[in-house]
Amino acid sequence: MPAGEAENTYDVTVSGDGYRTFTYHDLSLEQHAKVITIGTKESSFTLGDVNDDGKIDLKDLKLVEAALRTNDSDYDINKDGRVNIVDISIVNRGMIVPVGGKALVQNGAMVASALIGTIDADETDLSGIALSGDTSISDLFVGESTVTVSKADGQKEISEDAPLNIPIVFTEGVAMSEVQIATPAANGIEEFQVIVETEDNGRIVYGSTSRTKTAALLSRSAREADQVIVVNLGTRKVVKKITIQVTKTADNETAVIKQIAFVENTLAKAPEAEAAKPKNVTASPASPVRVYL
Ligand SMILES: [Ca+2]
Ligand SMILES: [Ca+2]
Repeated sequence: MPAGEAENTYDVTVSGDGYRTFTYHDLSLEQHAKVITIGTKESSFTLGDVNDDGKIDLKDLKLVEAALRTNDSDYDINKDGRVNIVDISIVNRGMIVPVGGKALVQNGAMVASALIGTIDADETDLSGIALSGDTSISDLFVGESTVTVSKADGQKEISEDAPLNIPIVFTEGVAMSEVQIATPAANGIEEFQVIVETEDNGRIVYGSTSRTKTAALLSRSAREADQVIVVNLGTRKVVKKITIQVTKTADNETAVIKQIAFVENTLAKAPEAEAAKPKNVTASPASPVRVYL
């Protein structure tokens, strides 16, 4: 979905064989990608609606009872190959749980336009770096064009003692728990530090170098020709400044960056820096369903 545009609200409907259809109304995608968690436990996505009329009631119970001891998959709600007491009990439970249980909606990655709007252009000192071609600092967050960053001064070489610093200052604190840097697998960033300065004047250094004191959880995931460096901040932090310090690249002169993303809440298998798209949805009777938008 085209996240980041004004008046960008959607109704999201999730339906499944045997589930009472769930709809979340007026979900806004203006500021962040969203993760919706629904499930049978929250009774937001409840099993037992075998006749698909949006209700779980005696009609469903009678249909399942009539199919007892068969293997009719329409009434085999837990899909174990048999219609039996377990399926009856699922309908019974669906009949007593309240309708309209709450879904949990969390912010995922900040959308590029909202992020660019929070960057303090006056306070972000980019005099130490040069960007390739017609690219600007905004392109680092949009992800449509690859940005090659190098030092602006006469000393071009990038090293641990003389890193390439990309500072980003925000006009107001930006909540995040993860920083993602997409960089090409070839000629990409090899070693780095990320210095996070929080609203309460904390300063924490994460990174891959031997001088990094704070342990960081780092992972690289292959996605086509890119790798995504994931810096897990440990907890959600309200950040006022972030400095990406590149200390080693393939040629030690340029750092190639496809996209930088700040993620507010990270859940298992959250989308990576790439623009968020709806992901496949799966469910089993007791598990929550997550929809990434
Ligand atoms: Ca029904
Ligand atoms: Ca069954």
